[in-house]
Amino acid sequence: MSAPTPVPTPTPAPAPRTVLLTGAAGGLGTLMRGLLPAYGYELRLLDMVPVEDEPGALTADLSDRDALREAVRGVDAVIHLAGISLEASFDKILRANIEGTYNLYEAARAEGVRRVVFASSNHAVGFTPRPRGDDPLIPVEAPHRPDTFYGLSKCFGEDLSQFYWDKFGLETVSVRIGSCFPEPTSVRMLSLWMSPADCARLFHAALTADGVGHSIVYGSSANTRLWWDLTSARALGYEPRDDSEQYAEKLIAEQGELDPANPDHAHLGGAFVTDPPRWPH
Ligand code: NAI
Ligand code: 15L
Repeated sequence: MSAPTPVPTPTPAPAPRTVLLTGAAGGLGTLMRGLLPAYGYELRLLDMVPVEDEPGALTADLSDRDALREAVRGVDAVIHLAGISLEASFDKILRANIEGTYNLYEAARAEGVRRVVFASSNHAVGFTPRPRGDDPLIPVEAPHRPDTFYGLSKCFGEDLSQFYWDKFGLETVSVRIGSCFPEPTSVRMLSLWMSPADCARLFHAALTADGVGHSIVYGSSANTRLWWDLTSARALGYEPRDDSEQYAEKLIAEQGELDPANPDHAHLGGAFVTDPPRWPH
């Protein structure tokens, strides 16, 4: 009989300094490129398209395993944002988000990278009914209820992260991001919004907290209309400072209150729950 697989145990480590940021040309990547260096990080940038004004950025697709090995070599951690960020055909999601995330993790494991911050999404639990009235906040233990193939790929990413922790001791904080944009643009976003500054705070906490193993956290600001429980994010040391409430009056005047009879308003995932699948594959 072979010896049992040792269970990895969290150990404190020096704070990461060099961080690979994938998806650096995207909306969130661009915001984080601006904000994270102030925390002392040296960012290595990667995207499948050239990153504007960043001649040193790596241009590589997540399907290019050799390029990913080189990209992660010598970094202390990875913030993995690259991928399709909305619903798409299953085949496209499979290549970019499922195979692509596997390729990234495999490169990180092979090169001894210690930690990944994985951009999961509220759409991993998008069919969860939103709380109303005195309902409790949605806990991080809520079961996966993906609302799209896109959301399903985020469930895969979270499970892959758990597997790479249990099997190989590679740590991940999976951040189920709500809506991270400069401002909330819908009434639903008043509950899920994460300001860019709070996102940088949360990513910094996820990069530096001790003993995260694989942790799942919700990512949003300290919104008055919050739908989910930030306890596991706060346990990393995250202290959100922003609140979407300053945008509430204007957005509600323009769009009205959420209508519980409308399925797009009744679930965490908003309009993704009624977004038709992209057939054919
Ligand atoms: P985005 O679509 O603006 O950026 C994604 C970036 O990934 C793009 O620059 C794109 O070129 C790159 N990319 C796509 N496929 C790639 C591939 N195969 N190889 C290499 N690069 C590839 O999305 P955004 O808003 O910046 O989101 C970043 C991440 O955060 C995504 O994983 C998204 O699913 C996640 N997220 C974002 C939220 C938000 O509110 N912005 C909410 C929840 C999750
Ligand atoms: C996401 O996962 C998307 O990447 C982002 O573009 C927004 O649609 C966000 O969720 C949201 O639900 O608002």
